[in-house]
Amino acid sequence: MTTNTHAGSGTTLITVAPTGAEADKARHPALPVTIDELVATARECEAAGASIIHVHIRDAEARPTLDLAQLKDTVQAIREASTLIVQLSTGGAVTDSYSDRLAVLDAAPDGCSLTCGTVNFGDDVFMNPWPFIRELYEKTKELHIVPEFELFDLGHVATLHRLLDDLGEPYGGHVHCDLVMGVPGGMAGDAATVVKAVEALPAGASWSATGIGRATLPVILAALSAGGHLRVGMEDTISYARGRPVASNAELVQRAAMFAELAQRPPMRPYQARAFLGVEDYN
Ligand code: KMH
Ligand code: ZN
Repeated sequence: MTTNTHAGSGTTLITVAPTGAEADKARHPALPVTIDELVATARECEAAGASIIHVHIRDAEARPTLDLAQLKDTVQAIREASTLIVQLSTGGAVTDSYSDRLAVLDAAPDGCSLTCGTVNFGDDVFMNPWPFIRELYEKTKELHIVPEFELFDLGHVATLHRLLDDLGEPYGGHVHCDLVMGVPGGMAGDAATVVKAVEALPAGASWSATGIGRATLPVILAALSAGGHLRVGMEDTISYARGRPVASNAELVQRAAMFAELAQRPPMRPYQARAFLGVEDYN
């Protein structure tokens, strides 16, 4: 593997994805959906060991939205409350338009997610056709936003290579990927698939992994053993253990940090993560 040599491999970058677009607030009251709830979550998760917050927002009825003014307010509020890297989702919900997803970047986050292909997503389809991927990537470069390449399937890795070959390196100069594993319709969330995906990544890339639902723990353990970083949060699982709902995003970050400590790769702090990923300090 060529991906474990980048600086930062002695520590673990932990991303929290606290909300997502799919979980239902009424069924999961611990899901942060208001700006105040997101700010409190950011504070708690930074204290627990996170360096990046992957943000989706919800409207007054807790439905997913990409309202630009609310995105801007959210970025500002999290920055005032924490030193976390603020990464906005450009995936949104499966119902969001490409134009609204492109406009997310106008909220001027530190970073954004950039999914490298279409994938079946449970009963839905998460659409990411090539022209949209290109346009989104070009816009990250224009606006100086550091993309994180979301890979739900092995074919997405091939598209990442194509993107980098065609348009060059990302803003920030470093390629960082997130393997999203165990989505019904995407790649499996197990150790063998982690190894296959990581072997296919571009030379010098760093990567984190997240396992959806019951893939959470196998993927954490496989990622740490293979030199990767971690993403956890209620976007990805609403069960802490079988029959035990997640009480807070912070407890998922605490558990990830504990595993990272046991692996003798303690959590990377946000200022270290900025240097690692090439994210500008907004102060
Ligand atoms: N909600 C999913 C359809 C991202 O944030 O970039 C897409 C998603 C990926 O969550
Ligand atoms: Zn997301």
